[in-house]
Amino acid sequence: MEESSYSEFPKFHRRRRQCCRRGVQVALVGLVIAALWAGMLTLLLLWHWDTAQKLKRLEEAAARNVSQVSKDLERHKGDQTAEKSQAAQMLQVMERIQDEQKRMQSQESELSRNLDGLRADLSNLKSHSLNERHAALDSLERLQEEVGKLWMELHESNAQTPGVMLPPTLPMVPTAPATVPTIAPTPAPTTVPTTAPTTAPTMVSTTAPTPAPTTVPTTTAPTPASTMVPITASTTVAPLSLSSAPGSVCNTCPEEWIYFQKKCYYFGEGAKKWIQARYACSKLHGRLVSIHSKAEQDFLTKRSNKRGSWIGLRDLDIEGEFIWMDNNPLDYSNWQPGEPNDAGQGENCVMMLGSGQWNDAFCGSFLHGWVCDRQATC
Ligand code: MMA
Ligand code: CA
Ligand code: CA
Repeated sequence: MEESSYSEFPKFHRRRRQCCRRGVQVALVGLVIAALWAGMLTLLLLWHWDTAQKLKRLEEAAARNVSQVSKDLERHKGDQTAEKSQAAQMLQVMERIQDEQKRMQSQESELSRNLDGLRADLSNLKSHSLNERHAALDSLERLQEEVGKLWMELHESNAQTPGVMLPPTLPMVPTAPATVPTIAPTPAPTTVPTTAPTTAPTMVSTTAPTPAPTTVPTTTAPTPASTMVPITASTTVAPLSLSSAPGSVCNTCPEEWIYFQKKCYYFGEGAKKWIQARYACSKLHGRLVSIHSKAEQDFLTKRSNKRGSWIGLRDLDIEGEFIWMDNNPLDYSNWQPGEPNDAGQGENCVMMLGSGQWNDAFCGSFLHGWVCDRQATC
């Protein structure tokens, strides 16, 4: 027994040692597993914590973004409302502008209507004043003609009544304005010279004195120029006999006058209206030329101004009734074809063209040439 017990002891120890070893092993394994689990758990925890941190940061960022976005949204909304109010304001302004435009358009149409009316009034006024001006010019010319006639008559009667002195100048009605059309191409004076010569020639008649006519002669024979001789020195009339044709009887002309068939002719130069030319001739003791034959016309054509000259023919009293300055009948005519035509504003004074042919022209035109005549003296 004992022996068996002793023999049993190592077995038991062995068994116990084996059992212990296994227990240690299991415990170790358990420890290892536990450590592994613990490590895994730690890792899991760490991962979780990291994720949680990340999530937190994300949340914060998201919250920040959300607040930013909401702020932006609010700003945007504010902008939108501002824009809306601006748009409303602009709409109002546009409406006001449109209203203004409509008002202006209506005003414009009213203005243009008024302007049309004014234009029509102006053109009426213009044509009216033009008509009046022409009428006034016509009557002025007639008046001047009448005054000229009266003056000439007075002068002639004065010549027959010694002792009565008359002003040597023809009283002139104020001339037409400078805007009257001119035929002469160069500018011409608009007023008639009214200054008297320093020594006024007094005329005496060489024939028996006759009573002065009381009416303006229109058809009666004129007082011949040959019956009048200046007795005082004149600044405008030269001494006679310088242009005489030798051997003939009544062939004496003043200086600068040209003799032809019993008459003397003066070819005046310088821009003048018809009435001024008429007055210039009368100052030279002549008259604007009267033409009674082809021979006389040919003589004048050769010597007269090529730009045209006033002659002593006019229809100032009755339209179409032409009268010579010497009051003799129209026994010869040399009208340019188509003339007289009383063209434009009316033409009542006759000019000789460069060709010598006649044209009735506006009496207020300025011509550079004018021809006077007077009887040659014996
Ligand atoms: C001018 C003028 C008139 C003349 C015509 C001829 C336009 O008027 O000189 O007197 O009759 O010309 O065409
Ligand atoms: Ca006429
Ligand atoms: Ca004419």
